[in-house]
Amino acid sequence: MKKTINIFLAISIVFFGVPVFLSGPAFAQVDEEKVCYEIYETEEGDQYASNVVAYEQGLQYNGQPVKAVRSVPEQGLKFEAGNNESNFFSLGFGGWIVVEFDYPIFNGTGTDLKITEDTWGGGYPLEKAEILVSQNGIDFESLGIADNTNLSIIHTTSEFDLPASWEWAKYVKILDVSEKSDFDSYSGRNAADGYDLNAVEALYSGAEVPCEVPVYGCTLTQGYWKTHSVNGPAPYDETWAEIGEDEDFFLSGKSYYEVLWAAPKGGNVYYILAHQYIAAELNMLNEASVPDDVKEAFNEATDLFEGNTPDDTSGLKGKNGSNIKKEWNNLAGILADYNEGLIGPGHCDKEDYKG
Ligand SMILES: [Ca+2]
Ligand SMILES: [Ca+2]
Ligand SMILES: [Ca+2]
Ligand SMILES: [Ca+2]
Repeated sequence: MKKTINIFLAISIVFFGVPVFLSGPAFAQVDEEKVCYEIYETEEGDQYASNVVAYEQGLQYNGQPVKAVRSVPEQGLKFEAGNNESNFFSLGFGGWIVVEFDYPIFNGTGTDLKITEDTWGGGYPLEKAEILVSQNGIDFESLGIADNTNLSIIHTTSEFDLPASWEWAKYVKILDVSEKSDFDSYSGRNAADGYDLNAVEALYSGAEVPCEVPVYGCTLTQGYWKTHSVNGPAPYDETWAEIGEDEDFFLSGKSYYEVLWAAPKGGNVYYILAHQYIAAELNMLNEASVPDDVKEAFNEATDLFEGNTPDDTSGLKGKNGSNIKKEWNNLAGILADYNEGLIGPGHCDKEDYKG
């Protein structure tokens, strides 16, 4: 996080000199706690699975091993066109293979994964395989069943969408689930050998890129906001009008202005948090950009103020009391870091600032 701020300062100095009340999304800041991806359609040549991790070939309908020319698992990685038995790997009934991608399959718009199978000509019984994906090669999630019905002369294709919550997948398992009984009345049944995998193809790939969040404005401390209301003594900051000094502050029985000036007697965490909360709210209204963790802390603090009065948090004792205090102080700390410019767009460089 510290590094992020340094980047911000360096950039702001180069482009803007002293950043005095910048307005509008002026530039972006890198959020190092997040991972972002750039997703693009795969290019010819690099879209196929690159490696066979494991496999177990099943048998033919008659219980004999699958023909040797159809038993090379690597033949199931890349697409090869034409009717050639060395273009595919026949899984055999109940057989399976796990393949790995050098570059993960990314979850783009619509389907992300295309499986090609070979079935020469129509009128052949149903061959099918369950398609599962994994990020770590251990935990797999099923995407559904591929089969040999979508035929284009020699090759059949089935396409799948990655689970909505997945950014990417690195491993694909293809498990034959063809039913022997579907072949009982087929004349060439003895040599039937299940799903014939030609290729496992990613439709999207991607790369990690820095997560950039727009940064604009600047923040001021609670000390500044205390003294720049309509009540003075420092010059009036009109941002106050967007809340109103006399507006009720939640269940406190006091106005925003009164709460901001109320001393946290006995270290009452209600006021410690409220001071940072009000300053943060004014900074946001003053159009300072807000990092996600600050937004989150602000929303959690809102919940606390909606459910508590200052009396609820005064004189907290014991282990339970100290846990509650820790929670309030922790949120106050995040909002203070924001107000003081340690996180977020940085502190305003304002000449009459007295906080
Ligand atoms: Ca998708
Ligand atoms: Ca086939
Ligand atoms: Ca077959
Ligand atoms: Ca192939």
